[in-house]
Amino acid sequence: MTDTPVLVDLSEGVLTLTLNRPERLNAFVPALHEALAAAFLRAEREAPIRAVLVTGAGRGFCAGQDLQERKHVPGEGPRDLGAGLDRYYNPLIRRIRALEKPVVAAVNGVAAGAGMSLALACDIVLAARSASFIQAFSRIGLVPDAGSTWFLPRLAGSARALGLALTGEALPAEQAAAWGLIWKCVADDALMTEARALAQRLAQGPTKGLGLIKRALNRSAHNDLDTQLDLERDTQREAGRSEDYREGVAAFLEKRPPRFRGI
Ligand code: T3D
Repeated sequence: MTDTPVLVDLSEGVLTLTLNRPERLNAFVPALHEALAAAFLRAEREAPIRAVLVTGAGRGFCAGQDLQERKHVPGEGPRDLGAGLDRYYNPLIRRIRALEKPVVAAVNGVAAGAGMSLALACDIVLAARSASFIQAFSRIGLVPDAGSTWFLPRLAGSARALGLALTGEALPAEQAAAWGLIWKCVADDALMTEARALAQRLAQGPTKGLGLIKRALNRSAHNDLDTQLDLERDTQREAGRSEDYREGVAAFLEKRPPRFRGI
């Protein structure tokens, strides 16, 4: 088993995080959680990081919780699974959603259980045609977690959310795209090229404005129209003060491509 549960690479403003436990389809263990938490904290703090790309090593994206770590030990009572959610999964999902920089997922293979939740928490999801999404929780008597009960009905509607969650059936990437669960399904051999190009394009964008778009769309899930209109006013005020806005308008008027600096 690898000593580096997440491979981290920073290039051209994109922090690429490759879940790296291919023998177990990149299932979550504490070391992987800790490495991901550290990487997202870095993305929050370091201005040169202007987009994040998450993918998996080997043939899977992420198979959710590592079930080898959940073997029943005779004589021990039931494990408190809520504690693990509080400690690892929930902070991860909150961090991804709160990060005011774009997060792209390149789903290279199966995304199951909390691995599917992880993908759905990202801002833009590209998946390889051979990938699939599985709400594996019900197969082992659990409830969808790491945000799946929130993301699924919002993205796919309640009928499809219930169907996926109750049956645990695999949803092929093409169907996931057709249902609006993800942004795009692409040919297997094009996935990483397309995902990197997209992440790099976002990293060269007006980072402040992109972060504010993310904030506004996240909040719209809870707001009524009046509250959202006020929020748009506030976020627009903030975007209007950015140097990138000034540059965007100047570039348009001068008929040249903008040179955004993320400030
Ligand atoms: O516990 C808590 O803290 C609460 C939080 C829970 C969050 C969750 O994510 S619960 C859901 C956990 N995940 C699952 O139940 C999925 C289990 N995996 C599968 O059902 C299948 O592996 C897949 C459908 C994802 C893929 O199937 P397939 O046939 O393509 O691959 P495979 O042969 O099953 O897996 C390949 C290897 O990865 C295999 O190891 P081996 O036999 O070659 O040594 C398999 O055991 C291992 N693996 C896959 N998923 C996991 C795993 N090992 C540990 N944990 C896994 N989740």
